[in-house]
Amino acid sequence: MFDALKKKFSSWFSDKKEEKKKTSKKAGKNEKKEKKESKIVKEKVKKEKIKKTSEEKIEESIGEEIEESVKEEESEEPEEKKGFFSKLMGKISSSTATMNQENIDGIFSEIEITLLENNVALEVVDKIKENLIKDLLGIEVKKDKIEKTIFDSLKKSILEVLIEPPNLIENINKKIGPYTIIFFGINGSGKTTSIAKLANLLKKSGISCVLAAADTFRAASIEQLEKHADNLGLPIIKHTYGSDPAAVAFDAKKYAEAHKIKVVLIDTAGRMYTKQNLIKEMEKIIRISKPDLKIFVGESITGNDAVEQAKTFNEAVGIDGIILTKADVDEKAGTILSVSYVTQKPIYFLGTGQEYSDFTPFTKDSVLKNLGLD
Ligand SMILES: Nc1nc2c(ncn2[C@@H]2O[C@H](COP(=O)(O)OP(=O)(O)O)[C@@H](O)[C@H]2O)c(=O)[nH]1
Ligand SMILES: [Mg+2]
Repeated sequence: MFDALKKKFSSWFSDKKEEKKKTSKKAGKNEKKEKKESKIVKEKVKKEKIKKTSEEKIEESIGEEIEESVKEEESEEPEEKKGFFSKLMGKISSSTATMNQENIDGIFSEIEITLLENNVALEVVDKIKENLIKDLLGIEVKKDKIEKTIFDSLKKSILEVLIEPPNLIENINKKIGPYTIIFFGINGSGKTTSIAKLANLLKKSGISCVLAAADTFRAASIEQLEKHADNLGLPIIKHTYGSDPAAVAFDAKKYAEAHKIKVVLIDTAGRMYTKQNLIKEMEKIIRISKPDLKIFVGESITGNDAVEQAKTFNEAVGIDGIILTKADVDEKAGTILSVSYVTQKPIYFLGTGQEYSDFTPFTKDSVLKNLGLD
C-alpha cells in the first residue's frame, strides 16, 4: 500500500536513496538490463561501424554507453526527479541559499499534489507544510544539502502526524478481570473479520477470548461470527436476530468473568455514523459493556470517507483506537496519516488480507520504513 508514495519519495530523494536502490533494483532488473545492454550494443555497433574505423574506439564508446544506460536504469524516474528539483535549483545560483517563501512554495506545490493524490487529508497536508516552513524558512542551506533538509523535515512531519499505539497485550495482561474490546464502523468495513484476526493473534499469545455476536441486525452476521469461533475453537455468546445487542455484550462479559476468560470481543452491526438512532443504540452497548477499548474499523481504500467516519464516530462515542482494513488492496498510504491525525488516536492494526494472519501490528517505524523515509 505504500508503493505509490514510496516511489515518489525515492525519486525526490534520489541521492540519499541511491545506494539502497542500486542493490534492491539490481536483482529484479538484471534480465531487463541484460536485454537493454545487448540492444544498445547492437545498435551502437551498427552506428559506430559507419562512423568510425578504429575498432578500439568502437569498444570504448560501447562501454561508455552501457555504463550510461545502467545508470539510467538505476536512477528511478529521472524525469520526475528533474521536474521536482530543477525548478528550485535553477533559481539558486550560489552554493548557499537562504530559503524564502517562494522557494518553499515551489518545493511544496509538488509535495502537496503528491500527498493529496495519495489520500492524505488537507489538514494533514497543511500540517506538513507548516512544519516545512518552520524548518526551512530563513535558514541558510548549502545547495547540496537541500534534499537532505527537506527529507528530514518530511520525515519529522510524518512522525509527528502518526501516533504510536500502546502495547495492547501488555494492557490486557495488566487488567484485573476481563478486558473488553468493542468494534464499530460502517457495514462491510471489516469488523467481524478483524475480530477473528485479533482473536487468533491473542490466542497465539496465550490469551483466551470470548466472542459476542452483538450484531443482531444484519442477516447471517451471527453465523459469520460463529464460523470464526468454530475455526478458532473459541466460545461465542449469541442471542436471536432482532434482540438487544447490549444484552448480548452484557452476557458475554458475565460469561468471561465466570470462566476466567481474559478478553471479550464485541461485534456490532454496521451503522452509518449519520443515523442518530443507531448511534444511541451504540451508546447503550457502551454504557452496559463498559469497554476498555473502543475500536473504529475503517477501510483504508475509502480514503477521505474513512477519515470522515472516524471523525464522526469519535465525536459521537469517543474512540480509543483504529483498525484500518484492506490495506492490501489500497495503493495509497494516505488514509493512515489522515485518520491518525484528525482523530488523534492510534492505529493498532492494519488488515492486510483475508487470512487470519493477515493482520499487521502498526508501528510508526514500519510506516517510515515502508515509505523509504527511515
Ligand atoms: N482484502 C481484504 N479484505 C478484507 C479485509 N478485512 C475484511 N475483508 C473483507 O471485507 C468483507 C467485509 O468484512 P466483514 O468483516 O464482514 O465486515 P463487517 O460488515 O464490518 O463485519 C469480507 O469479504 C472480508 O473478507 C482485509 O484486510 N483485506
Ligand atoms: Mg460484521
